[in-house]
Amino acid sequence: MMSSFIVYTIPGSPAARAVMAALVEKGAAFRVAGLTPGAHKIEPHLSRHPFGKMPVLEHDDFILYETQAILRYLERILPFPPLIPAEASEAARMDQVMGISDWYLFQGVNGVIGFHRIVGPRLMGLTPDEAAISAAMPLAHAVFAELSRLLGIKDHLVSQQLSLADLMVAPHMDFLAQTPEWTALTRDRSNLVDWLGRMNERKCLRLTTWDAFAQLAKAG
Ligand SMILES: N[C@@H](CCC(=O)N[C@@H](CS)C(=O)NCC(=O)O)C(=O)O
Repeated sequence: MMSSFIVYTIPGSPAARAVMAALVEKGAAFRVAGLTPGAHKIEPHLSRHPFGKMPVLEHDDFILYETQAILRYLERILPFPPLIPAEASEAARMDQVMGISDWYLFQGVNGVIGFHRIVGPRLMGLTPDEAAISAAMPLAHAVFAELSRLLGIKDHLVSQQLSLADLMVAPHMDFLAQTPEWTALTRDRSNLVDWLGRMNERKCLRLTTWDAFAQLAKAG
């Protein structure tokens, strides 16, 4: 039987983009159920996600939220091509980078800078809070320094191969690349710029940009 995957999200969510990118990498067909801003805080979405967030994956009658859980679920049911390294220390490094993405890159960096520069103005008509952006810069520099160090001269964040860590981090970085802060954050960290360029060439990111996705969501 053909599996059916539905991704519930508002267009523009980096976490949802990571899930959609994984589905594209796995060659799986999926449908996007686009939520309007605010719909994620009320029913029926709260029954899918009691914390009122996105994304949520629906696979036949199985409903799952939390991006890392979704990505690992997809890996288990769609093992090819593999997106978790077989080698233990590389798999652990991938888990570490996914943790960095959730705890530092998203919360405190893109959740502040990306929100005030892009999401707030585009979805809610807000003006960027410059003080909040400035306050986020020390953590942003720490995150960029560490990701740049971990990437080193490799093609991808964990090894030469694409992993779930690249798919989680790239959508956040692609947001930040559209802000004026990007230049300072990537100064002397050109390996991150090159890596994002390689990631953005992949079909999984080309098909899931905010605009491309807004079309998918309309169709879905
Ligand atoms: N830990 C959650 C975080 C989900 C999350 O915060 N998603 C953002 C979008 S990327 C969201 O729902 N923002 C809307 C809100 O917090 O109201 C996950 O990994 O799925």
